[in-house]
Amino acid sequence: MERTLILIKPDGVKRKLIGNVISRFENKGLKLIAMKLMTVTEEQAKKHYSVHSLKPFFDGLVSYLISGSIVAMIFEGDNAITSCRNICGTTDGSKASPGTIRGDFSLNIEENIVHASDSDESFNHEYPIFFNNNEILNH
Ligand code: FUP
Repeated sequence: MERTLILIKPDGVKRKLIGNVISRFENKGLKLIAMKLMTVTEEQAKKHYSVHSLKPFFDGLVSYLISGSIVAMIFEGDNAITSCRNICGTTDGSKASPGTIRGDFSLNIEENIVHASDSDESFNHEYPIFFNNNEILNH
């Protein structure tokens, strides 16, 4: 059983897409085991995107993540990482397939509604930024 971190980023919350986004993961059969509506500090955002720290888009990415509320979630299921990334669609919304979250709701790469861990290693780096272990339910 695999786990993945999903974030509904500030554009998704502002556009009132929370329910729509969560439904897609639930409909697929993934189990929600942690969830939080929150704001992210600059320190948390920098840690979350640390792999991109040398990229030219890093500062914009951090500003974007702290520009409004987000929803942080952990989903569990078979191949949860691949399944969730398929549900999100490719990074650039203008190229993502219709039927995916980004394909349906995003027209660019900067504001692309969701984040989904891309590996176990990423998940293990990312989830403690948003959750304590006692906030992850075994239900
Ligand atoms: P993804 O795993 O699909 O979220 O994409 P990446 O980890 O490659 O990128 C993380 C975030 O950086 C994306 F959500 C959008 C942003 N990004 C840019 O703003 N410009 C780029 O050229 C590449 C990524």
